[in-house]
Amino acid sequence: MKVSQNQILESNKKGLENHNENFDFLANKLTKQGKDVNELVSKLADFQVAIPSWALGAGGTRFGRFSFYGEPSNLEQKIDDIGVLHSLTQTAGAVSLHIPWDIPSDYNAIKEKADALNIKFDAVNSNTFQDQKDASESYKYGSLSNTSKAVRDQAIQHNLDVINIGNKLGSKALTVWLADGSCFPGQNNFQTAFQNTQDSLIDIYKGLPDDWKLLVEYKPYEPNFYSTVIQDWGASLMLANGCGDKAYTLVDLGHHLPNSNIEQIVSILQLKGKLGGFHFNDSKYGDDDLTVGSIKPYALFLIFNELVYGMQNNPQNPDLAWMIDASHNVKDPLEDLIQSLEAIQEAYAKAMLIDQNALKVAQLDNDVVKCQEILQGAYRTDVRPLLEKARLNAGGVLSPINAYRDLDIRNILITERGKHTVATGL
Ligand code: PSV
Ligand code: MN
Repeated sequence: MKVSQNQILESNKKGLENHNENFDFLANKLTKQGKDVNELVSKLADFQVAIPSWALGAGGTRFGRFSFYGEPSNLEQKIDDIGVLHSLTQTAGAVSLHIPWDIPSDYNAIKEKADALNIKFDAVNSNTFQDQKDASESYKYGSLSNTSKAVRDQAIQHNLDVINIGNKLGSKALTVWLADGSCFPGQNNFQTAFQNTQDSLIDIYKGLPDDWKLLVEYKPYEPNFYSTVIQDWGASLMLANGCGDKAYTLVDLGHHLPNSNIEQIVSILQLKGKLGGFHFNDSKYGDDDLTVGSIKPYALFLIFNELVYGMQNNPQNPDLAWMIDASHNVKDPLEDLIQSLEAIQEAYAKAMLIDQNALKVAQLDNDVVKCQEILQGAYRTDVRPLLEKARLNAGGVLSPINAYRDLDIRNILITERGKHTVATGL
């Protein structure tokens, strides 16, 4: 399934008049406030978010999994799905592979397909949280932290293999997320587990090409429920620092205990030049992996406020690897991803509207009320016409969800692939 230029033009005919009216009204208002509207639109168009190769099929819980039918059953089809997303939204120009779920069988063919759809290969993810059929060692009691050297060596080698796969595709970062930890008090020696992890990561780091980054992801619990070796940003940062300059912390929004101040974490990591990657999702309770912006859109905006500040003021921090890390239990995965992409762009656009100079003055004056007015003034602006304009300029559609439905894409995929196909992933 490919969305044609003609279909995009047809789809845009419908809403164009409305869009032009709304855009002119907003552009006028923002220009009067001293904002450069063209710059805002082009920054939105530049902001690309990777789609993980494991998120194109239905997600599930340990209680069940309900398919949406027509799921991609190989990497080629997954790239096709991202191509659909990208042609509609023009913001999903990258894929993040999870190995071994998505090892390419023909590297050149996959590269050609991705190139033709304008999709880049972003960070590659290793997987030492599941045992593989032919593996000699088991990760039941941990991988990089395991008390057994043979298990650690197997997990290190897997990460080196993942780097090698990513290298053939043009990826420039390896993301390591460990399920390592313990389920019961006394099961692990915290210090030994942490030290083993550090030593293993250093071995992986030694195999990292010069122009690559190592992204260390943290998470407080699950699948282990008493302790996790890399449970928070402090542990991740210590491990990254223990590896070297090319190692960074990766923040996944769902990997915090309730009410954590994620925007503050993001801010300080950027100050230290150590924020390397970002996984978007939303949650009510834990790592719920819900649609971005569906539960706490204001928190997302506050996080973007810090990200924008960091991008403008922290040259010591590198460009980030952005990725959606969500699971689709009750929505069509492609529709869910479209909603997430829209929420990300919306939060980004609103954060760019914050008058940083006025905020600084209000902060220096300790004018707390004014500070809040500035933030909430930006937050309350309906920025959707800016997103539409960015998509339109880049060759996408005004309304990706409407276009997806009008074009009947899920049914076309079902006809092409069959109903009961299953995508690899969790
Ligand atoms: C773990 O919960 C995680 O956030 C990591 O990024 C994994 O790679 C991904 O989800 C999929 O399991
Ligand atoms: Mn993640």
